[in-house]
Amino acid sequence: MSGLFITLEGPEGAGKSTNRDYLAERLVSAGCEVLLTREPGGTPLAERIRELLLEPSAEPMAADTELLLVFAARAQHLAQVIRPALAAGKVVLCDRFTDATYAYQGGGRGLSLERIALLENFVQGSLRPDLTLVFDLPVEIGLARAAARGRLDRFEQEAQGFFEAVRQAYLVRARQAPERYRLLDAAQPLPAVQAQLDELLPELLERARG
Ligand code: Z5A
Repeated sequence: MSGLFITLEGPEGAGKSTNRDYLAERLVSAGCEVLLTREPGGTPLAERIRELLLEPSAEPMAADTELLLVFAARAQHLAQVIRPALAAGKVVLCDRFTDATYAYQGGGRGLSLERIALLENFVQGSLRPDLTLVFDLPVEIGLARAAARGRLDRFEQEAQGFFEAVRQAYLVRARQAPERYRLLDAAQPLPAVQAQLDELLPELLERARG
């Protein structure tokens, strides 16, 4: 694969989508061909699985069902969108990927990390993001931003402890592999977060052209 695979991660309300668009603009201005996508979703079929995952429902979803749906959507997304874009040499900017599975299904739901790793290898083979930007912020700030948007999805209805575990899971992963992760302080006002992205830009461009 010749493209560059960048994922954006973080707890609720971290500003991933806002900053993904900002970063895309900067990369396109610098001459990169960029594909913007997200998980769960990214293809019509995977977006239908996303609806199943996010829609609150009377029947509780078993944690294993949630895990398998996340990876089913990912398999479709990889086959239809991510692998072809990377093969075409594009920079893929993906709002959440498998780090979110380790954080939400592993940290939040308490599923075994070994089981997640098994599915990761099964669905992705050796493919991993080249770089992962973790937008970190205190849970209460992120939840306040998410609440200000209105109706809460199935995940957003979880208790604060769930999101604390999600945040910690991201931080642990970022510390374990500093060569792949870049930690951003997402609690700052948007211009200050974007200034952190501007600082990363030369490295991203070098890798995209590399
Ligand atoms: N999930 C999972 O469980 N397992 C998996 O493997 C995957 C996902 C891939 C949907 O994800 C859910 O799927 C997610 C985890 C689960 N949990 N939930 N809910 P999603 O990424 O589509 O949805 P989200 O995580 O809820 O998005 P978000 O966190 O709410 O949004 P965001 O993309 O991080 O932020 P945003 O939309 O750019 O900004 C949120 C608001 O804050 C918005 O009004 C902005 O204008 C504002 N904002 C952004 N930055 C700032 C700053 N710096 N200051 C002030 N206000 C700001």
